[in-house]
Amino acid sequence: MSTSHTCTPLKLVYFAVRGRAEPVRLMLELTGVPYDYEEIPIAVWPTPSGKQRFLASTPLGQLPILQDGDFFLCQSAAIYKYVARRVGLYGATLQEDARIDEVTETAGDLLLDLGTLFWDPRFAERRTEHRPALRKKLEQLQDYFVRVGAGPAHWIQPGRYTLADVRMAYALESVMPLHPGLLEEFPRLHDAMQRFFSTDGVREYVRSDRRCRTYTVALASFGGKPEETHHFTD
Ligand SMILES: N[C@@H](CCC(=O)N[C@@H](CS)C(=O)NCC(=O)O)C(=O)O
Repeated sequence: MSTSHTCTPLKLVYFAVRGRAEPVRLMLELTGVPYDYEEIPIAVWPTPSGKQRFLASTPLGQLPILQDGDFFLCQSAAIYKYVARRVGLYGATLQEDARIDEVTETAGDLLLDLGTLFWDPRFAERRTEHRPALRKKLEQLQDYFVRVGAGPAHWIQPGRYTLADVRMAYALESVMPLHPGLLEEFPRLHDAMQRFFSTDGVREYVRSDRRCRTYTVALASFGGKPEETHHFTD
């Protein structure tokens, strides 16, 4: 195990999209931890500087990859937990950790559902039927948030963000361009998300040019276009 991670900035490697890397960026921006971001152009991926290069340090050579000193880590869920623990966005007890995992997995399910639709060749027709199905899930999610949430702005700990808030805010934000107006039908969820994106650190980042403009790549049916993502401007 490396011990050099304390002196060099973290480095995140991913394509030039939000996708699976965005929760990591949001955690680092929220906590003000310096990091480097290396964007791999899609055109480079099949060349020796692409996937081949990462097979040397990860099992399957997939992105995202986090580098912390000479420690390399892939698998986004593992990266989220590692970074959350490293920057103080995990829980204080076994049960808090478990509740954070529960909420982050739920956010992951929502995003997987959206991502699958983005890549569906029948995107245009499926988008219409997707909206009522997602509305039902958001109804249940809002009920759950009201029952177990730690207040209007936080899922787990009153007055303090954790990985759960980061991942849920990102998942909910990603609903907005796909189904305009739907999230606003759930004011508790919408309000918590807005508060997260207005927090110091996050607020500046999400309004900056440093944030990727698309969720996924142009190979997807609903990808590679700015209208696929929500952009904060105010
Ligand atoms: N389970 C992995 C999946 C990683 C994954 O599918 N990465 C995609 C980009 S989002 C990738 O690297 N695709 C290129 C490839 O597989 O060669 C994770 O969550 O990190």
